[in-house]
Formats: sequence, structure tokens, C-alpha cells
Amino acid sequence: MSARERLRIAVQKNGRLAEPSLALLAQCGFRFRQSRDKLFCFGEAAPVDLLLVRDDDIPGLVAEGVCELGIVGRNVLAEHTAGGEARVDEIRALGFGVCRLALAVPAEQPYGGVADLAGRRIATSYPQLLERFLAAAGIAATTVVLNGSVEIAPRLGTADLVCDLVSSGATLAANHLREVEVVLQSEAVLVGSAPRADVPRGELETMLLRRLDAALAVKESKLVLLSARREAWPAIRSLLPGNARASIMTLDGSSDEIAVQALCTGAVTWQHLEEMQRAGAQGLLVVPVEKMLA
Ligand code: PRT
Ligand code: ZN
Repeated sequence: MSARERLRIAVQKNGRLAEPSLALLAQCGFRFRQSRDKLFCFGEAAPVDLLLVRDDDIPGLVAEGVCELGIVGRNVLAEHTAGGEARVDEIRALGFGVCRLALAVPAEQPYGGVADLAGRRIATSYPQLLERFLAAAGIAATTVVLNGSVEIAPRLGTADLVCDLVSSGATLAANHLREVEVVLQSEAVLVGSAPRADVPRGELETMLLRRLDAALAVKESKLVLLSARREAWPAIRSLLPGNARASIMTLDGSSDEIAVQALCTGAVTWQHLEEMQRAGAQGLLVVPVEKMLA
């Protein structure tokens, strides 16, 4: 296989992942000529083009080599690869489009565990994942495949319970359903063809992954600024979230007052700040990081 001169990435055309996928690629420095109504978007800043398609087509396009990479929900990727031979792999988790594929029963129905699923009819758009879950639990149940409005199946009497995507849980609640089992934790993922020892990743792909890793690291990074008395620093330091790297400056005219600048990975919550304040930190400031080159 000779690598194409330009890299092609399959992205959802319309829907939940469309905007955040483009935003992430923009953060990596990739810009595309506007043609949102078309299938193809030409990359202007680098030889990286987009194919705008339905999310369900993305794993197949990558598996067939039409695109080198794609951005799709792990749920769609897993449904594609479950059962079949895997010619497409998850390369990176991207942190948006977070949801879970879950089983939910009518709210008033008692549920004592997976054994209660035996012999029931379960409505889903994810038959492969559901069947894999049931097989692993040793349960025989009937899968009712629906392509939309899965959550109303119990009320219509076409199924006893559902296996559907959940994020806030509002849709389940509105349909008087209660979540009882998680089948798959999902988020948007970067997918690519399964690595082959004889085909190294192209230079463009390597560059994209490097920029993507930097963009993902920045997303989770915050700069924390504070001042404190020097003797309070060990206690404050132990409260900084993630692998914090700190620089310490002595304040002008004072030998026991320090100013600290710490780069933290992971979320910096109000609780973190309150604990640091109790340990003696003052003037706490949390600043987002825009770009970072290690
Ligand atoms: O047209 P195309 O086929 O490309 O799009 P689509 O309609 O198949 O997909 P789309 O845009 O709805 O979702 C794309 C991806 O977003 C999914 O494959 C998931 O990976 C991810 N995602 C994240 C979600 C949700 N959150 C989500 N909440 N996809 C769907 N939902 C639906 C869910 O099916 C249910 O109807 O939202 C409802 C539940 O939401 P809550 O917040 O009420 O729990
Ligand atoms: Zn779809």
C-alpha cells in the first residue's frame, strides 16, 4: 500500500460529534475550505482533507482504506467491530460525546440483577453489543432491533426493556425508565486502520497524533497561581491536582513569602481551591492553557 499524499479523515456531517470534531481539528491547526453541504472538505493549512458522512459509515470507510482516520463514538466503532474481524482500531479517546450504552427497565419494575433479563425482549440499535453483553453474562434474551425511538418500545409493548445511549438520563426519566446496567462506556474516539508491522504510520498521521496529544493535554491542563508563606508550601503542594509542575518565586522584599506558578493536569475543582486556601494559599487564580509545547 503506498501512502496517499494527502491524509483523509472521516467526520460526522451533522449531529452531536460534528462541531466538536471540527473544533478539535482546528485546535490542532487544521483548517478546511468551507463546504459543509458537500461530502468533501479540502484542507488548506496542511494536506489533510475531511470526508463528511453519517457516523455509522465511519468505521467501514476506515476499514476499507477510503480514509486513514475517523472520529466516531466508541459505541459505533464497537458495534462495527463486535463479532466481525477488526480492521479498525481506537487510537485515542477524545473526551467529548461522553455517554454510555445502558440497559433500562420500566421505572416501577423490580430488578435484581442480570438473571432477571432471561427471556425478556430488549429493544436496541446496538444488537451486536447487546448480544455480546448477554452472552458474557450467560443470558438468553430476545433482541428487538430498532433504528430510532428505542425508549418508547416498552410503552408500545414491542419490548420489555431497552438498551440505549444515555448521557444526562433525562430521556430515560421522561419515558419512565430506570437505568440498571452499563453495557459500554463511550465517548468520541479517533479511529484508524489496525496497525500492521509492515506498514508504518505515515508522516502526516504521526504529525496529527503529536498535535492531537498536545491539544488533549492542554484541554486538561490549568495554570494555578497563588502566594503563600514558605512554610505552608509543602502542605499546599500535596493538594495540587494531577502531576503538578511548580515554579516558586520569592516575593520582593520578603524572605518568607513565595509566589507559585503550577501547571496542573486534571480538573482543578472548587474543593481543591478551598483545601489549598485552608492550607495557607492566598490569591488563588486558575488560568486555562491555550497552547503547550513540551
Ligand atoms: O446522522 P448520523 O447517523 O450521523 O447521526 P446519529 O443520529 O446516528 O448520531 P447522533 O449525532 O445523535 O450521535 C452521535 C454520537 O454522539 C453517538 O454515537 C454517541 O457516541 C454520542 N452521544 C453522546 C450520544 C449521546 N451522547 C446521546 N445522549 N448519542 C445519542 N444520544 C441520545 C440517546 O440515543 C437518547 O435518545 O440522546 C438521548 C439520551 O440523552 P439524555 O441526555 O437524555 O440521557
Ligand atoms: Zn448514526
